[in-house]
Amino acid sequence: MKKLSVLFVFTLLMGLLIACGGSTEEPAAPTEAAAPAEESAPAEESAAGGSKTYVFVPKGLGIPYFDTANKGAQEAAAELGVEVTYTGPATADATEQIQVLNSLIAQGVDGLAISANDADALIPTGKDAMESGIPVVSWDSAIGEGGRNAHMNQADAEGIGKVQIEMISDLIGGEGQIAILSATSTAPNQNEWIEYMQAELEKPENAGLDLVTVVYGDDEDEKSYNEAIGLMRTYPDLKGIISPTTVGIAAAARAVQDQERIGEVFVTGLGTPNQMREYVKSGAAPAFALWNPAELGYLAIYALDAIATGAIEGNPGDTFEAGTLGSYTIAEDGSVLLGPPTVFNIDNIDDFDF
Ligand code: RAM
Repeated sequence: MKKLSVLFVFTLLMGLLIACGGSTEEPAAPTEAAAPAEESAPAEESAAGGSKTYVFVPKGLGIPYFDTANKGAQEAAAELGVEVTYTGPATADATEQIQVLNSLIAQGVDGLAISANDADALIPTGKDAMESGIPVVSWDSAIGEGGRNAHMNQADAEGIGKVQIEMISDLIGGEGQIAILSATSTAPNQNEWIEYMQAELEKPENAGLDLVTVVYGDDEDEKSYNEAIGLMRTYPDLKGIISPTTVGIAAAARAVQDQERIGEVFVTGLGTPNQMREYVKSGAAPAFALWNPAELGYLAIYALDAIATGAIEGNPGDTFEAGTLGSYTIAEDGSVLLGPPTVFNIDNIDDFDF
């Protein structure tokens, strides 16, 4: 009896959440964000062969990079005949992301594809999901081992670190002070790339580059902009800013432009062509790199579906088909590599639209 009434209250609560409705476009508060159930098929229906509902979760809503990744995820959904809901925390915050995920697990969705705000903090959440029969893949920013079935890696982390040091070295003529403007201090992907950048700086060919500091803009435009201005004030001789985040690099380039330091301070890192076009042309950020986020989202949904439908178990060595991208094999460390990054500059920037 008691069990029944608990169930009733839970159902009522979920009903209320659903009625509130979660916009998939506006940054949502945690409770709102946890309401993609309006599009979710109940778990039993899926088990009986009905259409599956997966949830594609970015680090934070309202970031163009993730919106583009979602476009790829939706394309995969259309091809596979499944439903993919896009929801996540309003800001790139691990605690908020965990709240959103807990609600999705309680709703019994059919699979989660997550870009993690913290590798370790999300492990117990990922475990809970998997123990409830919900497969988990991380993409873009990995959940630590044990908290996901597999991770979709956008490009080799060492290569991402290396290309950013190469670009800044080329831009400032191999000599001078540089700083890194990152996303959040807990971001698994940025932290790994920064480690590789630091290793790269130890090499004799980079002896002229002096990394003065690493600061964090939390993948928020205004905070990143202010941090970039702070860097230029604190280090008047600063020659370069590397920002391995699409939010930070655009904000830093704008700051250099606004401070009229074009030609004195060069920005590079990881950005999206549509956000960076203006700064490539102005000279504030003449070169930057990235992979195609839409392809990453597309790959994540194909991998999740392969696991959710039992086509593969998600173990190292398993091979699955990812639509137009072809077939992929899960590596020994549980990751799947999308491919090499592209460097964008004045010669090719107008060939891309994302
Ligand atoms: C931001 C996010 C994302 C990262 C890109 C490069 O959009 O931090 O996780 O992969 O930058």
